[in-house]
Amino acid sequence: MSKYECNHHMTGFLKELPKCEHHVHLEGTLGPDLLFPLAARNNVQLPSHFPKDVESLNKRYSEFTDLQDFLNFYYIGMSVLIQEQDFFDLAWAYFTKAHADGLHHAETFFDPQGHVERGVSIDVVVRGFERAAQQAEKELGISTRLIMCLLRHLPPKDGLATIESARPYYKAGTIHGLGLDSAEKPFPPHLFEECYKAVRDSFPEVGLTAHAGEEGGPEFITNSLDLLNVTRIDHGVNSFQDEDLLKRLAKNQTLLSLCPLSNVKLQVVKDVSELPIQKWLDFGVPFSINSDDPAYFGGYILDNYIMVHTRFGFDLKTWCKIAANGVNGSWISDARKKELL
Ligand code: ES4
Ligand code: ZN
Repeated sequence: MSKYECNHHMTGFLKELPKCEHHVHLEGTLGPDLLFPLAARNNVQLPSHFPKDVESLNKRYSEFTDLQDFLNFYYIGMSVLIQEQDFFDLAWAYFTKAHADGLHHAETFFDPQGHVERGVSIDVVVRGFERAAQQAEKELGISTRLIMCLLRHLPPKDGLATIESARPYYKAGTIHGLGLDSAEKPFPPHLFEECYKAVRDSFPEVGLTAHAGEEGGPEFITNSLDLLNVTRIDHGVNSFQDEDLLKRLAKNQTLLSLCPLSNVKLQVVKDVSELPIQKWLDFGVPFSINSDDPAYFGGYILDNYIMVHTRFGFDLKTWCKIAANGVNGSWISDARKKELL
């Protein structure tokens, strides 16, 4: 069989694998094709330096130099989201796309502070996303979890206020997790100890995760585990630099939510082949493969799986093990896990 046929065959196999996504920012599914119409619909004035059309914006998206360069565009992008319907439309478009990729379970991040600071209430945001998630469960058979992230470039006090405003949604089970994102290096995990403690104390069943080791060193991961009590690490790329940490992640079966295409676009690595995926497999560190901000990084979940296969060429058994690790690391009932495995 030629290499092309082999890859073609693998695409079908990877699509059929029971995939779970643990790392996708709903605001990161907002592409130029939706951004400009929403800006017009909501009368949002984009900054004068912002690219003026889909083509030039896509071109700029292909030139990100690092995380902060991307984030500057990401926060302008989300400024076009105003009405509950905008949040619904955005999330629904993501769920339908992910369903076409063969996704069965989606744990989705959102950044309420990026909306509240513009005068859009958390209720508008959560209602729109929740409605789309319910429709995805009903019409697409995708199980869903909504994870609220705190922006680490904002004061931890602001994070505490955000947690307060989200209390009804944690209580009702509408929001299932707490995460931490945005610029990593200048804002280490210890700043958010109190925020994580507040959620842990009131809602012990809520899942805790944090972005760590994307640009920060392995100590950002260790400190997220020690100080924030997270049970999952988003990215975690730089864990490879600390063998004791790798052993700890393996022992506790702490899931890393990898985002291969994101890591290339934000120049964390030059190529997906540089990711220490074999090392994680050798140490028994579980990981899932995810899209992060698919509209900005040029690929959804299946594109990420295909890129990993193109670079690593894993056998079917290894792929099944990777998928099973994703199911087992999901914040779902044992009954749902059984359905997926
Ligand atoms: C993000 Cl790739 C990444 N890293 C940190 N924060 C983020 N927010 C959205 N995408
Ligand atoms: Zn992310």
